[in-house]
Amino acid sequence: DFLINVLEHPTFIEGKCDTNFIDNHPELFKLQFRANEEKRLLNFLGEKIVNETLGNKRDYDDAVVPVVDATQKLYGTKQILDEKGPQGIVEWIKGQDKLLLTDTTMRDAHQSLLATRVRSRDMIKIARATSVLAKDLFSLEMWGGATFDVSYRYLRESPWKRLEEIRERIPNIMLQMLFRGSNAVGYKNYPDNVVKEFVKQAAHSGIDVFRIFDSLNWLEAMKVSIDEVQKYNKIAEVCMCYTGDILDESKTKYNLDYYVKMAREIEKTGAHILAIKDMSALLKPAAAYKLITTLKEEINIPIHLHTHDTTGNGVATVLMASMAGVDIVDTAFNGLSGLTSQPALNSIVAAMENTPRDTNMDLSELQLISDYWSSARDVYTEFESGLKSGTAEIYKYEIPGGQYSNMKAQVESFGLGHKFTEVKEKYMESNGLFGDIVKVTPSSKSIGDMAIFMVQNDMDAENIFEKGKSLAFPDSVVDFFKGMIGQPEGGFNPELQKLVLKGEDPITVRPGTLLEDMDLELIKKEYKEKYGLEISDKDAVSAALYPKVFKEYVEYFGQFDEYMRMESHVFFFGLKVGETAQIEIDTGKSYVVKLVQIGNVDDNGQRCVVFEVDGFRRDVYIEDKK
Ligand code: 3PY
Ligand code: ZN
Repeated sequence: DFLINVLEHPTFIEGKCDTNFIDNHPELFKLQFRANEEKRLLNFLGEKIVNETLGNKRDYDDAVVPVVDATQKLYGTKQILDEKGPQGIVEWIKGQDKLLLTDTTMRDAHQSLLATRVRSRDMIKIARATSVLAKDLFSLEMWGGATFDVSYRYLRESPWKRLEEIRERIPNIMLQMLFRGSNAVGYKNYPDNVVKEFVKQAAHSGIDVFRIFDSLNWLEAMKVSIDEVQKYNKIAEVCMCYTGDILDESKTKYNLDYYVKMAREIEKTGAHILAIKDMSALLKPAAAYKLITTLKEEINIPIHLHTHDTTGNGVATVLMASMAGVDIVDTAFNGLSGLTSQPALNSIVAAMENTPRDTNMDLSELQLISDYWSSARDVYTEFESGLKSGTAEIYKYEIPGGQYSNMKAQVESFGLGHKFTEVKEKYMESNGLFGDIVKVTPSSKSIGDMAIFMVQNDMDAENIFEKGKSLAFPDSVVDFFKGMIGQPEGGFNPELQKLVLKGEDPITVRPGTLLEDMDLELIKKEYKEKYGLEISDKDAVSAALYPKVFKEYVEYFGQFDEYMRMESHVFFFGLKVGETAQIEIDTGKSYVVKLVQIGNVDDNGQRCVVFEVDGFRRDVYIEDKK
């Protein structure tokens, strides 16, 4: 196409073509770019069609986006933060009688229910309506946790763009993220300079509330992040992860005293808000009442409760916490709530009506957002975990919501599907062997990997010390015992540590103090040299956090735009024969693509896929790999 464009150009035809010709006509390059872009798009679709769907797909209804007045100026928590700073928000929270709500639909809810697969497109579509109809939310958790890994690896989209686009459409509600402290948004400790640069870039791109946790409740590991968040005048919400059962007096490690002590220490760090992070839904309703009543007497900063509904008791826990005076609770729009996700937002708003803690939010308006999500969820059916009801066995196994919904698939991938119950039992046994630790990403991964390892090798708490002598333990288990995840409450089990490390010395300091800074400028230079790309400071942070995943993402798209704006049913399932879709590549840039037919496999093992693009026939040949 490029050659034809050049040959047909009037200057060229007139023979006036000198060496400046190309420089003077950059549009010809744009045309070439567009031709390549089109080819890549057809290859992307062709690949799906030939190797995944063969042009079969069911119909998906468009999720209805409520029409709102997008011109009205909205005043919400974001304005309070910008005008009065974090301390202004703290004072504002303290002045509220109502129960304040965070919505987690765009982060934890889909992380826990749909393996983090909800695409930016589906969030961006409902963002403006959310800013209007849910304007009284305290915050929207829409980033963090597994967002980075999954966005790049499976959705092939940039989490930074997601944040920026949502920020633009929701100027009035604070945006919140989950931050794994020294592990940032990854699974291991990173050098301090990477953690700091991440916080800086996230703050600049629109995150207002940083919920910081450590997977072993090790405060030392969170301090760098806490200090950094404060530098940018953002809210440092510091977590204590809840485990065990404070109602059970036979359990002495994680009892009420433990949490009170930790809350006091968190307050001393200068945290603006205390978060109780109940990732496994272990906080029973009566325990929530007891814990929050006590904490309200012991500390002065506001309290934000995060729980899940895995056990079926999530709403009850929230209501009891509310009665005990909790300031803010996490919920998810009903369409994406319940089970391993958060308790239902709309239901809680209804429950609080005409009580002293009435949220004053409009249920019929909130319903429209929930309906959108119920409908948008349809495309993601294949990522549902299959869990159909709440399960009280979680109180025994202590498995976090996100891990629980993933674990069955993980166990099946090891060919151990028939031993799922045994794996859960070993999860509990591993926890005992590790000395009863807090289990949340990444410490939960060490326990999960250990559980599978024990099932594979027929191990139990007794024979492990004999059998384990000649076996290499999973990497995540070795990392844990080396101290690379941090120091657990009560220290390591010395006997098991020796067995796992096989003579290697563990560290006893924060890993970040030993890790050398990463040179982010060098990373940028490498991308420039290797791919001819000027990557941004934000992308350099992504490359530092996920070197392999980010590299693959860049290699996938090169200089082309990603498919963030493509409808999700097209992104996941391509087109069915006869279907026409308008495919948006970038703002204001789109193709009308029709799938005309799919040929049989030819002698080269390929199929010819016939499309129509903006009315012109285009054939692409795709290898049939099946
Ligand atoms: C995460 O770290 O992704 C979590 O959701 C932990 O609960
Ligand atoms: Zn959670």
